Amino acid sequence: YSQLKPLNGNHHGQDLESKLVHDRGAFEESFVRHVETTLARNMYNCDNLAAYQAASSTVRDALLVDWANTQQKQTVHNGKRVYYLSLEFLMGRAMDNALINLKGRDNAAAALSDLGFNLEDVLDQEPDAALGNGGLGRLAACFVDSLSSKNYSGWGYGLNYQYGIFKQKIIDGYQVETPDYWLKYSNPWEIDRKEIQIPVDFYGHVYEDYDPNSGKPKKIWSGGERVLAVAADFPIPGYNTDNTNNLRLWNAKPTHEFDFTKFNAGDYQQSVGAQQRAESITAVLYPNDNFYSGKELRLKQQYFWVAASLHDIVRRFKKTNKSQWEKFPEQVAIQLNDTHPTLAIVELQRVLVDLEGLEWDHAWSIVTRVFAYTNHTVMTEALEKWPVDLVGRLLPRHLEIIYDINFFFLKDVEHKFPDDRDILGRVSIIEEGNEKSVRMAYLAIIGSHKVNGVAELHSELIQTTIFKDFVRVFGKDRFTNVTNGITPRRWLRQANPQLAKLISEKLNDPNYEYLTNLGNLKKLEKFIDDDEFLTKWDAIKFHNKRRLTALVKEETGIELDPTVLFDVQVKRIHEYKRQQLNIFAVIYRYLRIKELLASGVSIDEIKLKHYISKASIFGGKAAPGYYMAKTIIHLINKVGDVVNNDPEIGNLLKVVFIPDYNVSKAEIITPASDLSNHISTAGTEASGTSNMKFALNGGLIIGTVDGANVEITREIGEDNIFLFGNLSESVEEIRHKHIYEGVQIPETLQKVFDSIESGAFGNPEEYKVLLDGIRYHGDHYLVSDDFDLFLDAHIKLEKVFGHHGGDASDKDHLHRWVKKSVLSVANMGFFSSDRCIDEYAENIWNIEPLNQ
Ligand code: OAK
Repeated sequence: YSQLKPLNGNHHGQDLESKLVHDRGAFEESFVRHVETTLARNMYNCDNLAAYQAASSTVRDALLVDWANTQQKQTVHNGKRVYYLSLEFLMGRAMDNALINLKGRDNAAAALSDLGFNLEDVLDQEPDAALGNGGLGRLAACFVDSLSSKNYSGWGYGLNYQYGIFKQKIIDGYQVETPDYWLKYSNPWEIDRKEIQIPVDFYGHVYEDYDPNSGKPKKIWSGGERVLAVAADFPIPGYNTDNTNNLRLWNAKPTHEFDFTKFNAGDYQQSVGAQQRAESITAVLYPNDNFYSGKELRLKQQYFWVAASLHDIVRRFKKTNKSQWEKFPEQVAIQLNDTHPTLAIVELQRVLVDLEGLEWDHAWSIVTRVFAYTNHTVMTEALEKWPVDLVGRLLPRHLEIIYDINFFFLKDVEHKFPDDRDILGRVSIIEEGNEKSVRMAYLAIIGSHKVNGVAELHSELIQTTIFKDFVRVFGKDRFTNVTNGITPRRWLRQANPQLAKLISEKLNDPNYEYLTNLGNLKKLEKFIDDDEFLTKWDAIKFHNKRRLTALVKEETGIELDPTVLFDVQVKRIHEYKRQQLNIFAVIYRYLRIKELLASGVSIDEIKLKHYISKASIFGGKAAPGYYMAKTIIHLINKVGDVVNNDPEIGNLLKVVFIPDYNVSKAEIITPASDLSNHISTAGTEASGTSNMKFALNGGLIIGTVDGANVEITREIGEDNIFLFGNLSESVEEIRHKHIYEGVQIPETLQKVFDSIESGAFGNPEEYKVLLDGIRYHGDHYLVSDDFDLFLDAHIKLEKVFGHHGGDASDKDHLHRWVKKSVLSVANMGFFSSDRCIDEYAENIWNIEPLNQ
């Protein structure tokens, strides 16, 4: 490696990269070559799908040059790298993003047009890479984009699921799941590294032996089943930089070894079958969000991924550093995206002690300097607790090590708190009880040097509730906050090209430098009294609403009027996110409108004096086994059927459920919202990130004082957001009251319940669980307490929106609503994921960007 020199100037590769991306003729030539040689077709037999494959292969060729140079540069530099371990990367489509980051979009559009194609149609052919559930997976995708864009050496490690999150169909108002076989056609963004194969063992037993070198006893784990981890690499281009990091996702494959005893026993069939089962490890993503389901295959996925990734990291370290283990924490930082990769802590300890022969304490001091853990939820049902029996069977040596870690930890705790016997049981990694289990979050805290939450309120909450004993044990310094962020490349430039362009003009920034300096948005405030600017701003929103209107028509057949208020709630369906609160309020509105009509008030008068016209737009998936969430989806769809087909209502109210919400649909929906809902029960949503996406696209927020809403309010000003609801500090007391004094259903909500029970939205039996949960089972999510407050917030915000007719001369709307929209965007700079990555780099990873 000392012979490797950094590459300077325009060597052949860089030339090629630059040409493919910036030279129209070169793009076209490469496109045709890929049609003919990669796809084995000719230009007369090239449809949009083939055009996508040829175009993406061309872009990929360009990316690979940067990618190889980046890897070489990072190797020569030999600095510290960060590894982001995430079981989910919700990437969405790659091609548009690559073109934007490489600054080659206009050239590609022109070249494709020469060849008779339309870039938008071609981009539309790409299937989403949907290897994630929701917030946690999308955050990982934003983070790898920022790592590259800010010139860090940072790799992502995950699993290459054959099936991502399921596709959601809505049939008779019910969610139906169908498989997402996203690799139907070959994936041009995936570079198979068939030569990188790492054996991973499961099951088996542990025995003691003597180390001939040291003469000391030593533990040997003899695995009972072996699977190969085979690497697939995905280049991650940075914006406005050559830095192109790697996302390595593992495939599970059978080993080539064959069980000849079984074969000889005539059990050929079974022997081959067992081999084939290896691939099931990476077959499918578990479709739960914020929920722990405890399946053996899931634990297998976790260890498979963690073992392969660590092996790879250690191999890379040893190549340059041999066995100078003291250097390991200076070379390697590993971030655990929630507790899913916590076994990595145990695995590294095993590698250092069992395989490398380090003393326990020495190894442990290395381990804890390497790892840091991010918590993404306080919901108890999401906290992983693997049964001790299962861990012991699947990973016998790891269970021993977990017990040893716990033993030494509890010894320290006992020493620190000699008079507090109870604390030992509370902080023990092992939960005693009917079924003993391993508390993964505790293991993650004990094995890390930093633990962070994802928004200020959330980071405060974890320190005062679920992890409070650990603050006593380790001190406050182990805990910190890194408020989430989003990448403005995808969530502004890509999703909202017109707004991104207007901003670049106003900031006098033709090269869109503000996309990596998002604080520059602040300069938009200068134009707050410029009516011409406000009018343009509003016209862009209107354009985006028309784009969404077309999507809604295509997906549901429902025709929306783009001049009405678009009131959006798109996210995973969960009781704590309270889509039920939203749909109940929609029902209430409908009932009131019907009453007014029945009492002789005309539609026009209602619009003028009572309710503005609006479309309530929902989207999101329910975990397949989550009955309550599926019931909520069904109710939304049934309400839509009734309201949308009521001839009296017209455009005054529409209710839409967009099926199969995913990243590429979010790119259409987000820029088109006037108002979006972030209305979780206070204290339950760790951060939320779609709130940031909407605000960055000029949509206003109706929200509770929860997650990152708090900091968004601080940044954009409380006049520019509609907050409501009980605060997190009251929630426990209210829940307690519900249980001991019963739940008070306000009159307004009672009216809604009565109509549901009268059968207005289909068989009331279907909604019994939903209503009873609120009335009789403690209303855990405070729907009854926040309902009237939600209605009030609506009255207030609708006055501000006014009776806007999409008419540019509507000055009231412009001066009230659109100004708030501009002020929101101008103050969203803080929520760039670039800022998050800088904070992690400085406060947790101790790494610096590599100058280009
Ligand atoms: C998923 C599985 C287990 C635990 C948490 C999650 C998850 O997606 N949490 C979400 O993470 C996002 C990113 O930090 C946050 O913005 C969401 O509030 C949180 O629910």
